[in-house]
Amino acid sequence: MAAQAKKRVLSGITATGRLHIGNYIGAISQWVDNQAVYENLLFVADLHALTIPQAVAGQDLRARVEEIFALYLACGIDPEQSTLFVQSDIVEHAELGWIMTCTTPVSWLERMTQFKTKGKIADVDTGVGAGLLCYPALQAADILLYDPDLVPVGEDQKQHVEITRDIAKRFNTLFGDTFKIPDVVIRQAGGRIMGLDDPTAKMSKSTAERAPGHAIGLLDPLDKARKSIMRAVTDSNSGVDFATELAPGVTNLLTIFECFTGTSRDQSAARFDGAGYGKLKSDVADAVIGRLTEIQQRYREITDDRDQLNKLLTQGAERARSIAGPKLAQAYRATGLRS
Ligand code: AQP
Repeated sequence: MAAQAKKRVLSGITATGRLHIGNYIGAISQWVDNQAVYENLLFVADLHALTIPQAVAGQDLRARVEEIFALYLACGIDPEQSTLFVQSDIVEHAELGWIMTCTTPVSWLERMTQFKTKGKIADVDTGVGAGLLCYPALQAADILLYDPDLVPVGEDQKQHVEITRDIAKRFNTLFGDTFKIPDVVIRQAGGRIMGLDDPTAKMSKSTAERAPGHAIGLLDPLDKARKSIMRAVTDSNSGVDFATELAPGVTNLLTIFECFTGTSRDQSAARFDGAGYGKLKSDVADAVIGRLTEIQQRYREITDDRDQLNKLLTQGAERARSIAGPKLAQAYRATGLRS
């Protein structure tokens, strides 16, 4: 029997800040777990980081991008099994992004929740950049350039992949069948790790930049990580009582524990029911710090070998370009820009 081709998966993380355990649980660890099953194309979305220019002004964005790339490797992504690349290294993203911006009705873009929420925190004097509005058109290009079968995302990103499907269908109707319509896969476990300082808000890179104690960074000093977990918001009770509704902060700590140790909620209940919050936090801290120690050790080895890191950046970009280049050419022909 002929071997079935692996399904192609495309996924990425925006370089809006330093990676945290939410990004690890919700995205990177799942890529690692699936890398033998799928053909993974994984990228660092640096062009998207410019959608809020105030957030990156004055920073060495390329250094942050390469930190994220090295962290993908340090977390266990195998560059022989997966294609890893940086978005701005592949100019086809920006080129197809323009075509998709022209294909997408403004009314679709204005409906995006992320535009509405992030637009509110943009600089009041200069207003919102057009890039924040057009972000989903570039994201559609990021995806459609590679003809993926599946795009796994957290619940909050679902709307952006749905608009990608709509943009692809609209392009195909206007210019002829060009793009494959990918399926959205919504991740379940650990899909939304919440802030340690505020368990009603999603742990996020940009909040972590201004709120110490909000997130655990993958490269945070280990004693700082432990302190942030020990200070995590729970509720005014003294311990875990599974017979009552658990506070969001307690549920969040349990989810983090389960994701880092591979245990189930039933196993957590057996371990923590009746335990004080001190014991819960201390066990969560041990589990997180055990994994961070491995990741940070591997990260140091990777970044110490600069030549090898540059080689992997080049190799990944070449592989990505070999798929994106012909697809862009096809889109140029479909629009009539090329014959
Ligand atoms: N708190 C989270 N829990 C679980 N998964 C998460 N992801 C992000 N935060 C959590 C997942 O990580 C990937 C990164 O996506 P992104 O950087 O493109 O967008 P994001 O979701 O907006 O990430 P952040 O960290 O919250 O950044 P900012 O502050 O820039 O908005 C996605 O797969 C996401 O689901």
